[in-house]
Amino acid sequence: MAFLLKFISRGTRMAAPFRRNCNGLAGPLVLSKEVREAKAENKPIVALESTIISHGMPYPHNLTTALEVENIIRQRGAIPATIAILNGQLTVGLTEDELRYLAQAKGVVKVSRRDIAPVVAAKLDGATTVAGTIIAAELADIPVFVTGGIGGVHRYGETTMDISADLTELSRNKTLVVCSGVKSILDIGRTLEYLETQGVCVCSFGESDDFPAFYTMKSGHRAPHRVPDALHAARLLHSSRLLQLGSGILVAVPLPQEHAMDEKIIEDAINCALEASREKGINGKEVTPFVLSAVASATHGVSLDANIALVKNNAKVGADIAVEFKKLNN
Ligand code: PSU
Ligand code: MN
Repeated sequence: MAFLLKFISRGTRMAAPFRRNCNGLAGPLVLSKEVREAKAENKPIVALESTIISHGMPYPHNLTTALEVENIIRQRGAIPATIAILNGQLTVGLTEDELRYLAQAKGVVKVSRRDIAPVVAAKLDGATTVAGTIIAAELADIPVFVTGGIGGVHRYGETTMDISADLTELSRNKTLVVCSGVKSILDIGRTLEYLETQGVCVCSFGESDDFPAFYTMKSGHRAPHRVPDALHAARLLHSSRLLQLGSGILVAVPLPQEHAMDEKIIEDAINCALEASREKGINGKEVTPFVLSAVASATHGVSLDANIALVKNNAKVGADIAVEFKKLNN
């Protein structure tokens, strides 16, 4: 596979608005200098999404979190690769300037699978969702990807058909995604059913068999599998690749207990946010960002603190898995 891909090397660090686009060059991706060096030195790499930066958290929390998450990954012995489309160029590994730009830029498109080619063709800026990031991680041969929460089957999805493309992408690529489960803005039971149908291996991480619900440690739904630690997660990834299953793994890490939210408070905030989104006629790709920001204001920022804490914790877990996986493959 790797020989089919020609990566475009990017030597200098330019701010995104001034970057020249790469018309006429062969590869689908640009790798940052840090990621290129990590590949050359056979270091573990962890992919990170960018919709969480542009649409998932307000400025400046989005920027400080993105920078801290990257540093946590470096401290654990892996190299971070935040993925986005900058001026039409699918980019793996953002410089600090590029992260600063993305955190404040207006008009950044939220990019899932269906949006990648139009955004590249029109030379726009795009922030990749879990689905979009999985596609780039696969192209760049990065096996582990860390995020906060994935998309899923929305409540009443059985009639609205609003099911995130994250779920189908997890099934058609072999990336291991570390998250804190699925927010209860979604229908968690149906999300797990859908993942089962799509053949995605879902595991809880740590002591509990319960699938976490993002802001709370338990959803009341059992995860079909469990991995106790990073080494076991890495072994699972290794086996899945050996078997050439071609489908993904979802490792669901409960948020640290001290940041877990009161179930009633979060459920009330979510119900208000969902009602507001229905009243305003929000639909399609706008639903998730709208509900996330309405929940953050209804909880006076407590949900944002929980969100930041869980992403950082997931970064530790993901980096440890990437390090263990690299050892198994050396
Ligand atoms: N859930 C969160 N925070 C996020 C998202 C989901 O708690 O930022 C983002 C992710 O990028 C995810 C996307 O891939 O929303 C899912 O959007 P949709 O439901 O439109 O597929
Ligand atoms: Mn949707």
